Amino acid sequence: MPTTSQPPSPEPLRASLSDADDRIRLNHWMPPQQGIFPRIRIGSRWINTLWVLPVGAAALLCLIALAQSLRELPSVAAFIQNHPGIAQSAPPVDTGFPWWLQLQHFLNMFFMLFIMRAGLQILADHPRLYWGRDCTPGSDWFRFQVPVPKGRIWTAKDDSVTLPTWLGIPGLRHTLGLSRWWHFSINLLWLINGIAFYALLFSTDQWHRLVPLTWEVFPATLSTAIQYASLNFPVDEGWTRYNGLQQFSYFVTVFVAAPVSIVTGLMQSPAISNALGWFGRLFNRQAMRSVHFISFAWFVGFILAHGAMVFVTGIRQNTNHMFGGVDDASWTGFPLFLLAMAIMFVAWLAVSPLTIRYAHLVQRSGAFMIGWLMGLAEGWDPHSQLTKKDISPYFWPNGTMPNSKEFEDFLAENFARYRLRISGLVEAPQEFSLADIKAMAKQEQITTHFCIQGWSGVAEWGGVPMSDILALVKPTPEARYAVFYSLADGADGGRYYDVHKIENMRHELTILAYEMNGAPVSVLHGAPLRLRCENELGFKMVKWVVAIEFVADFADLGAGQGGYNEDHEFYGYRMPI
Ligand SMILES: Nc1nc2c(c(=O)[nH]1)N[C@H]1C(S)=C(S)[C@@H](COP(=O)(O)O)O[C@H]1N2
Ligand SMILES: [Mo]
Repeated sequence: MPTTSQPPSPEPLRASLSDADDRIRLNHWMPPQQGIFPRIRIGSRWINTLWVLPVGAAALLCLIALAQSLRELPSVAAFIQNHPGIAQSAPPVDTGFPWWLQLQHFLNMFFMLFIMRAGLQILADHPRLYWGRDCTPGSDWFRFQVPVPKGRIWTAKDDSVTLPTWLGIPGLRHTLGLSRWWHFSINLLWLINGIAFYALLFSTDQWHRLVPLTWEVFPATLSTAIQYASLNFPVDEGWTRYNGLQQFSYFVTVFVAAPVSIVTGLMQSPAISNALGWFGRLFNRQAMRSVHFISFAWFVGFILAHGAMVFVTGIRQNTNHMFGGVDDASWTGFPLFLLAMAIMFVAWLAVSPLTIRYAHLVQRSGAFMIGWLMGLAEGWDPHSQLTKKDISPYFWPNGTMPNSKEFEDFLAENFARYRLRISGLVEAPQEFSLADIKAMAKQEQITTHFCIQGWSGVAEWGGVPMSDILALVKPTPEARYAVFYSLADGADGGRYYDVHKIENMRHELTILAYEMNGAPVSVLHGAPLRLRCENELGFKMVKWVVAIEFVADFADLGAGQGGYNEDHEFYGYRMPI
């Protein structure tokens, strides 16, 4: 029989997908929810970090008094005499502050504004930090949200909090889809600037400023710390050499905090963490999140201290150096410094309102700038599996639960009449009952779930490999994507769905799971079937799966972005990071 290339009729559930807006409309968005002032757990006590203000002020006063009385001691005076602050054997820099250094300093400051604010916004989507791999309530060491309520379903989305629009980007609750585009694309620019900075630093003599070349840096740091604390500042030779404390703090910022931020950021990704095997298991996502945050806190502290020192140690001279490139008594640098601050101020005010208004544009520009690079991580093998003892005692639920008559009826009959429909660009479209699925060879795996919001959890999943399903239905060569349709709607109406590249469906750990931790998957976690795809973030693992359609393109599905959260929350359809 001649084969006619009749296009298969599209999955009827397509009609139940919804269109989406290109901006955030407040009346459609998650209602705001205030968090609480950040708290840190010490033992079993939660301490409000606001105590930092009175305790810090008292400590500062004590430190000043201590440093001043220390300087009265002849031995300390002699020590400062011998170690005035700048390691005398350190070579001076001959080139002052060249234009490229000034430019990179400005760009770094400018980029950090976006990176840090967008990073906080991401954190506000799961406003808790942990050291362990699982996110069991009560095991957090830092939070700006109340304890997890007991006796009711409390999803990770319920847990997210609003930030002020001047602080987060864009500040509204659960907007990390947008803040992630800012965070990652500006990170790329910041990284390029940083690499160029390292290269120029070491190809000129400028690295002498930052890299201590003698052990003298330690007594010099101690000496300058005492001098600063006594409010009788050390002599300033910043044009040619930094003193011990400057060298120490700049070195840590440039050569420790920055690389640590990059590595701990990447290690939060499912594709990267799972591809790295034992390394990813040892440096688990929650520990990496915590270190990422501590590194952020260092940057905040550094910026506050550095900014204050610029003013109190001579604003005219300091801005002449870093914004004017001159070492004289003129006012060359100060107006340029003001201009830089004005640019920062305007950017600061504009970015949140513009992001809310042009959300889809932010999504598109972000995907253009960084989506392709993030997508590279999909090529790595996410093979990492854990053991039974790693299974999390608590696994956060997430998403919008099914609430249709159809689902209730299925559930009432224990899914006896449920059918999984597979259609689209396949040679053998088929329907499977749950019994059919369970009759196929079962695969079990213990893997980590990485939710985009920041939480993670380990569970043992049992189900059928998607590759076995593919072998039965035989996708045609034109089939490039698998669309998973859920029985449940998404938060803003319209059916939940998500699109996966077909390569990901062939991976041995991609399964349709009907068991979780040895029991049938609960309704909360996606009964009767939910997807596991270990190199993607959690939102792509559709729960309550009812149909899978193979397609060549997804532009005509829903709002065309490749999934419900892609359409409605401005995520990217490839999210291995
Ligand atoms: N149908 C449907 N599937 C969904 C969601 C949803 O809202 N609807 N949420 C996703 C998100 S954001 C995550 S993190 C996981 C959560 O799975 P869990 O509830 O088993 O933890 O399911 C994903 N699958
Ligand atoms: Mo998620």
